[in-house]
Amino acid sequence: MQLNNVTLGIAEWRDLIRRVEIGEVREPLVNIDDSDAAPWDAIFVGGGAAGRFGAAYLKAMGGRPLVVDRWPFLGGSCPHQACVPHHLFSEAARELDYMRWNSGTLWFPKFDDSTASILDLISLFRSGRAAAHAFMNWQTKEQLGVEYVLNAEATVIDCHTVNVADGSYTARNLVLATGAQTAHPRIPGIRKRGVFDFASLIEDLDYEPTKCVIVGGSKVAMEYGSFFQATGCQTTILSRSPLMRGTSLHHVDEDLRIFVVSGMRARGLTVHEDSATLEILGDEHVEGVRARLADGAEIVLDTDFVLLATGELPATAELVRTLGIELDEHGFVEVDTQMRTSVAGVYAVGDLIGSPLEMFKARKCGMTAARNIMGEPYTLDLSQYPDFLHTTYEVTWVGLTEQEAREKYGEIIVIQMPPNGLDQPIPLPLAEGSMLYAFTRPEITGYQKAVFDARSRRLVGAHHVGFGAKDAFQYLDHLIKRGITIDELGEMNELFLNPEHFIQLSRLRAGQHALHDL
Ligand code: FAD
Ligand code: KPC
Repeated sequence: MQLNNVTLGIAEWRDLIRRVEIGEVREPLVNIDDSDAAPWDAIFVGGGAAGRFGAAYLKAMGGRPLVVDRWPFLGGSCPHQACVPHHLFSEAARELDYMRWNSGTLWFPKFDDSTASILDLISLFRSGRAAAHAFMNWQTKEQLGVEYVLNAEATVIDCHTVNVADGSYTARNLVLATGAQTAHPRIPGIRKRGVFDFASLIEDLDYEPTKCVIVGGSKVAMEYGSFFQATGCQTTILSRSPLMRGTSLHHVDEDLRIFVVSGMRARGLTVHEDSATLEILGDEHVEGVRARLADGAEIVLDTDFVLLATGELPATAELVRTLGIELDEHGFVEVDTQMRTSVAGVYAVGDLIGSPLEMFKARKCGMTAARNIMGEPYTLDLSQYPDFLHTTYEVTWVGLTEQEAREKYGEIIVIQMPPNGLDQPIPLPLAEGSMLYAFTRPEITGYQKAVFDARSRRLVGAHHVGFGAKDAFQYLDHLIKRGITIDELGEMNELFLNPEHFIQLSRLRAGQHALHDL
């Protein structure tokens, strides 16, 4: 279906995507300007965050990109199965947490978690996600002027050539942007009905789970586990390592970790760290999970619902076979800081190249590939970036942990809320986003810590559990890189009562010649 000469509005895109999804339209959706004889500068294989942003950047620089995606929409897994549903579920978890802790007080009715349904939220997401899909297609075509072929599998033939449906396209460069999927561990029984990963959960769940076991300790485990538990679905996490201390997350401060994980337990989640999942039990449908705990004891957990949250891996076999590209030791495509693979003219971006599997990285490495292809040498620096996850809180961190800072700088100072040494919990931090907790349950209002190098007075790390501080951390990351000091922080203008109290707390200490903790 050639769409280049027509302008589809959002409603029309939604309808077309729906028709593809119900099998009414099977052909590729082609947005290519046939009258343009210019060669393709790059074919982006995959139009998720990495491919779409790379193509948009390359187009903005005056180049000609082509994006190919097997789905009938651009944007990839984020709006379809990953970030967007995750944020919907995490917002629901937060709302439910409010309802539970405040049950029967103020204007809150007695909380009845039988009205909270995992299936309802998934259905809500499923019925609404096409709006974001439609917008991605519309924006990419009408505003960004990027050409694409959707609803078409791409087959890489060589380092210049990609076959798409019954056509073949040749470009100066290829940018591989095919993403990653849940790595399914080898556990007996894993194929039983009732075992899901983040993608099949969205596509296939058709019953209301009554109990849940999550295999793995990734962000997805913590985020989805917190949501399931908040709906009243008793949830157990089986993690091989302590939560937030595995290899995929770095710079997690131990105090923050303890606040987060004990907060999950306080909400009824069972977390078995250092455990092993041995077998998924049941006939056709999952009925239980057998596991070995840290102390060696074996247990059987009754459940009708298992979520695999064991991290992700890319599908690379075809790429290795046709192109001979090299992989790293984890199985991701190896690239240099310019996103160049081991094969000349072939770049790789996004989840395909490994950690961190985050949107900022996907989009920025798309941009990096585009700039290098267009002759503007650019390297991507991933040595420091802000990070976050949700439980029923928003948890954010950037820079060094207290321990890392101590090891690196020797003398450090820490300012934190609540401070050490209080003889009882008081509502600190008294912060925007957690005022109701502060006055009803002060011990769960939140936690925050900033770490400074005592000698240079520079901020070297910031850590936050609460609500609403995520935005600030994007800018704190930049300010830390620019070397912001406690004195400069103290001169900033807080919008009191703000979520993070780093500005006001810095001002309380900045007058000291020799800094002290607070
Ligand atoms: P994808 O978005 O997966 O895109 C790959 C594209 O390639 C897909 O559209 C696919 O259809 C296409 N494709 C694959 N093979 C072919 C082929 N042969 N031919 C044609 N097309 C093909 N990150 C955040 O920053 N914030 C979050 O809140 C967040 N939440 C998340 C929640 C979950 C549950 C998960 C799993 C991840 C989350 N992430 C989050 C990570 C984020 O979703 C990814 O890092 C990001 O989507 C990766 O983008 P990508 O373009 O590399 O891959
Ligand atoms: C609507 C939205 O921003 C969520 S989906 C983002 C996909 S993309 O812009 O391609 O990174």
